[in-house]
Amino acid sequence: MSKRSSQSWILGAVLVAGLALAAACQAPSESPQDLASLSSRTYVPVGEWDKYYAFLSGGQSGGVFVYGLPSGRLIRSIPVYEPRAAYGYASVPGTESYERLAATGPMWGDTHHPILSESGGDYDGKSLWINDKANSRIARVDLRTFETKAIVKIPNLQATHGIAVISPDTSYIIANGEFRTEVPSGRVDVTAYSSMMAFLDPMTLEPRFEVLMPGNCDIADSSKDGRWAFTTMYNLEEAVTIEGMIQREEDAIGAIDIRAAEAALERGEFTMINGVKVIDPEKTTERVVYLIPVPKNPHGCDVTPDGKYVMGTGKLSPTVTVIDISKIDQVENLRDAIAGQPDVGLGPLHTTFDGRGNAYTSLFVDSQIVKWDIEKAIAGDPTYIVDRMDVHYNVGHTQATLAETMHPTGEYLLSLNKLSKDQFLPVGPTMPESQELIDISGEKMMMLASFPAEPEPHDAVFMLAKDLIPHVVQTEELAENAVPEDGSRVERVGPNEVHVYMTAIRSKYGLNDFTVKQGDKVTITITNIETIRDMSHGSANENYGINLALDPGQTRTVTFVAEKPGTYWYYCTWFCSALHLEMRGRMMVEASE
Ligand code: RUQ
Ligand code: CUA
Ligand code: CA
Repeated sequence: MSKRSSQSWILGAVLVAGLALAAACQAPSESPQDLASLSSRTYVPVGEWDKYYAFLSGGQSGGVFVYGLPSGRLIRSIPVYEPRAAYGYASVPGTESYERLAATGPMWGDTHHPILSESGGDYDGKSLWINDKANSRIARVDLRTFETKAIVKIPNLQATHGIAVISPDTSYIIANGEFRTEVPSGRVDVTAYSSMMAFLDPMTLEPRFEVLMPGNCDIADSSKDGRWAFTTMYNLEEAVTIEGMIQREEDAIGAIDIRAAEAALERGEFTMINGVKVIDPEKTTERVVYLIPVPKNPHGCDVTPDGKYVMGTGKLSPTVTVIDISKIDQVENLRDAIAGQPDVGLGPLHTTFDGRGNAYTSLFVDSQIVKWDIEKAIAGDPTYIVDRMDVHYNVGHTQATLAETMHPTGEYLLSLNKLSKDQFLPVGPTMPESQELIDISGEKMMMLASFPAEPEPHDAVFMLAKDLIPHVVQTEELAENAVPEDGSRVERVGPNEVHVYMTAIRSKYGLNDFTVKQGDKVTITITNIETIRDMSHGSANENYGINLALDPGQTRTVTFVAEKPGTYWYYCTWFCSALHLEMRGRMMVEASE
């Protein structure tokens, strides 16, 4: 095992060297390739579909971007923690999506890590979860409709960062709180600072329990047998400044024994804090938390598809620490669970897999993806480095197709680069992020293409299109409150309360007009009664701040107080037919005396 670690490093040097090296490595190091044949590998003919869905987190854009691979075409963006008028999402008070988001915190977020539901260790196409680092939240997106369906603020933690599905059957969603803060919160008490790992119900996202953790929990993953939750931790110093956080030579990968945690809950070994069962691992009969030492301030935490190893990727150390999962609860000294610690290059952040025994590590400082042979590295065979590929520039996350499942396809790898610099047409001082698509099906990596993204994808997951398409609905199922074809009407339900019901279908609303009184509390319910896919309608009320978007079959409601008297047209916002522009009606608000 290499003992060369991070000693020679200081943070400033890491960053400066990173930028300098990035500027110097513009030309791909590969031998000249036939560009036409390379570009044909990403060419998807008109009318044909991509082989993969790629879900990229939106970072401070607050949602998820959905691209097709290998074309790199943006197919959809899914708003989660930010309003998006186009989809009528969280942009209008009095709508369901707005009230749900507003109830959990501000109307913006910082998403890093998309994860997908699993059955039997493979993606089942049901749900996607995404964290909000800035506001301690997590959300679930329903993949049948690509819509956000649940958002929860997680109690007792700050900075929801690493999240993971507990494999193989999505028994929990885990979410750690990266920043140490007092538990319970609501007072300043440095002595009560702790990180946290929350175990959430996958559907409701309610915490089933939490575990107090030292250090700063960072990236998370799980073993393939449902037994272990893992997280990298970079602040065993328990410091509150950057200088303090890089004092010691070692930090850890934390392993939480889920079985032991559940047993502790059964024995009542927990404290209720803000309605959540919180386990203090110092106070349990059975050991719940193991801290496996790794070089200081690690970042990535990734379990191999065969479930044998969990890897801590070095960041400040040029190494990846490979931990034998089967040894964690067997060895006296946790160092003996470390199977290997290969040098891979400068600034390693994340590691991904092709299912053929190779790991691919992103090197932020070297601006490279390095491919290495896991078993050779463990055996100390000096030829473990298989290939290196320059990327543009300063890669953060990297993911290979289906690498998080037990059956990676080993076909493509995405390099999610932090800086695009000169890669795209200039658009002002801030440039888009650059994603590079690399073919990993052969011995040597092959750079295929790049595509830009809005700020700022951190991580990505992929699904084979054939596995997801059968789950995607073509029209929404009619809801209980759907307005039937002949059901458009106005009902006064109280002296100052009116319910308006109408349908929308090419190219007419069920009501040409309706009248309410100034000061009325108005609830409008609209159902798009189209029965074929892609026939969306909308309803925007001119100068009234009201905007609904309706998938085929969908019912939406909005409640507001009609404060302004006068005539206000509502009109369709989705171009639905040749008479789309005529699709409108009048809301008339009679002035109160
Ligand atoms: S963290 S690279 Cu959430 Cu790696 Cu961003
Ligand atoms: Cu309905 Cu345009
Ligand atoms: Ca540290």
